[in-house]
Order: sequence, then structure tokens, then C-alpha cells
Amino acid sequence: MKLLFAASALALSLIASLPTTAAEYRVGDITITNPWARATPGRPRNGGAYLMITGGAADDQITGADTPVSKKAAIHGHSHENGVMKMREVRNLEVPAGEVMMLKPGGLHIMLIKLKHALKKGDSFPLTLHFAKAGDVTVEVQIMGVGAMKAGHGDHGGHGKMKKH
Ligand SMILES: [Cu+2]
Repeated sequence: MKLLFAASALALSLIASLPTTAAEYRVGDITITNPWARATPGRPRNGGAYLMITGGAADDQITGADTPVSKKAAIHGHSHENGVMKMREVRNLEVPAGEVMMLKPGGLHIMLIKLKHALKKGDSFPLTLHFAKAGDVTVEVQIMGVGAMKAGHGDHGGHGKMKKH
């Protein structure tokens, strides 16, 4: 019995010491999870921020974003035109009810245009998202390493280096 008690006490202490890794933010019934950005080396012009959005009970839209670290923040997507990858601004990003959307390198992202300073790994910065119905939410963006989740999205300044093919 003593051993069993010791084992369950150990299990309990392990559970208690598990770090809570997910940063979650709510606006209405929409959830924003784990906002992050890549560190930018040197004197960067632009950067990218990424996060996960879980839609609420009704459809909504993100109509814009702001952050003190860059002159402008815009939602970007990619399109392929004649084999060339181009970025385009998404003026109103649909957030369908109940749907999970990943903004990630190589896909939809929040472009930080004209950074005011380099983004340093380990730091964080606030980013405000404007939802058409749910309103505004400010999330804290964690800055990860330069190559974090690198996914071939380095062709515009500040998104990291891309391998030559
Ligand atoms: Cu971009």
C-alpha cells in the first residue's frame, strides 16, 4: 500500500508540474491560440506572425490588425500565378463558425510591415485583431527562433532565409 501511495503521489506531482503550453485568448466565443512570430535577424523590414483561430457559434471576419512593433499589420495569403508565388492582402478574413484556422508559415499569415525594430527570440509583443462582430482582442505574440517551423516562405524580407533550388 505504501508503494502504491508513493506512486500516486508521484503521478499527482507530475501532473501539477506539467507546464501549460497553450496560450489562449477569447473574444466573444472565438478562441485565439498560441500566437507566435519568427525572430528577425539583422535590420529587418518585415516579419510574420502566426496563430490558430477557432471560430465561434456564428460566422465572423477579421477586418484588420495592429501592433506597436510595425508600421502596419496586414493579413496575407498566397496565390500561385504562372508558377510564381505571390502574396496578396486578405482584407476581410472569413472566420467560419466552429472552424479551426491555422495561420502559419507558407500559408495565411499576419504580415508585420516595416518593423520598428528587430524581433528578438524570447521577447513578446502585443497584437490586436479586429473582428467585425466579436470586437477587438489583444494577444501577446511570443517570438521564436529564426528558423521556427520554417516552411519555404522566405522570399520577402524578414521571413528568414530560403534555400536555393
Ligand atoms: Cu507576407
